[in-house]
Amino acid sequence: MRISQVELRDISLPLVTPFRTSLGSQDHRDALLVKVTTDDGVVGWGECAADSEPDYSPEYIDGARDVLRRHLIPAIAREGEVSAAAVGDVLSWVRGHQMAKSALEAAILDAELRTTGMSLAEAFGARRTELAVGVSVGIKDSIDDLVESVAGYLDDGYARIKLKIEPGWDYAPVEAVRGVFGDALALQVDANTAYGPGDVRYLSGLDRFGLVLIEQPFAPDDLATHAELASRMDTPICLDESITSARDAATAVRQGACTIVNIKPGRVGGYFEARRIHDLCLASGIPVWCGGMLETGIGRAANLALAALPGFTLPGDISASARHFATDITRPFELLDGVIALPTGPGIGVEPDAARLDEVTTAVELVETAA
Ligand code: OSB
Ligand code: MG
Repeated sequence: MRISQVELRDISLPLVTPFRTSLGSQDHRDALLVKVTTDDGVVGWGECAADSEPDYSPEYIDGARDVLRRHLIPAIAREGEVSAAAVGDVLSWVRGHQMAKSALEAAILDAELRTTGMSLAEAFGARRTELAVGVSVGIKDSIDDLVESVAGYLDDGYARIKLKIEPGWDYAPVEAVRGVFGDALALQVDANTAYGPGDVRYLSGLDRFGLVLIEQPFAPDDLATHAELASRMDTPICLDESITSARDAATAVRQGACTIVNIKPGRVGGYFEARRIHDLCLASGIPVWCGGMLETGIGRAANLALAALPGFTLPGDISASARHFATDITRPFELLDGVIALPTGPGIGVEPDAARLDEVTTAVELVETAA
């Protein structure tokens, strides 16, 4: 397959409710979409997980667009004939920039599968056709607000609740949600690196709430403190920001820094690397689940296909589209009877609605790649 053109499209979608984490608050999802067109006129779409600011990861939208335009797309163009499985190797000389690489790989993979008529889930070898999913609940202004929104999500049919925590918003929200909804609720927390080595004792007290896991309490490069907390708690430690490759995952597990891994294809450089993490975790008995980055339908569809693999034994942050967007750019994914149905069409199985896409587009850049 040869790529003749790549479109880099910036969009801005309003969120139904502001999303606040220990990193900050947002009321829009600004995102970068990658559209590839092959020599045969087949189109493929990928979504870059980067946000406008480099707070969750070192990547940000303007930087991702720049490295795509200057380095990643030209590298694919120089290659000529390219397969999605080879994209990771072709781009490996570029250090970092996992989210930019992942978006380009995803677009090429989508186009490749559309030429063969195979769905992404089929290509991954997934057996499930529908998934129970969880929801990530932001930091609220009050405990009452939080309890009310959790009640709404449980009503919608979500299989587990993840609470964002930070110093000053940890024990109280967890205790309230446990108290109101009971011990059977699958409940977990995500600190997005908000704590430090001096908080190990403090956090270990969360054991009494029977959480499914604690996600990324400490800095991304501080595996040692995660390992120390793991040795002092019964609650499993899960890593998100720390894991940017399969090698990172293997190292973190070996060092006792986590017993569960959050897999986000963008953070680890693509769907093939995500799959390698899944495979190595499955082989070593480490449960994985698919994280979320407030994806539009493009990224959400691809994540659903990935999360149908057998090692994804915990519900992912792959909520229904309506959890974040009143009107998405693709057909919405809906939570019905507690599950989201996997897309079945070729590639990621969805495409943007042209009119809706135009409405939310803030910039378009074309990068020609023909010889
Ligand atoms: O840490 O998992 C995270 C969103 C943006 C950045 C980081 C994270 C998240 C979420 C949201 O938790 C999950 C979602 O609803 O997409
Ligand atoms: Mg997280």
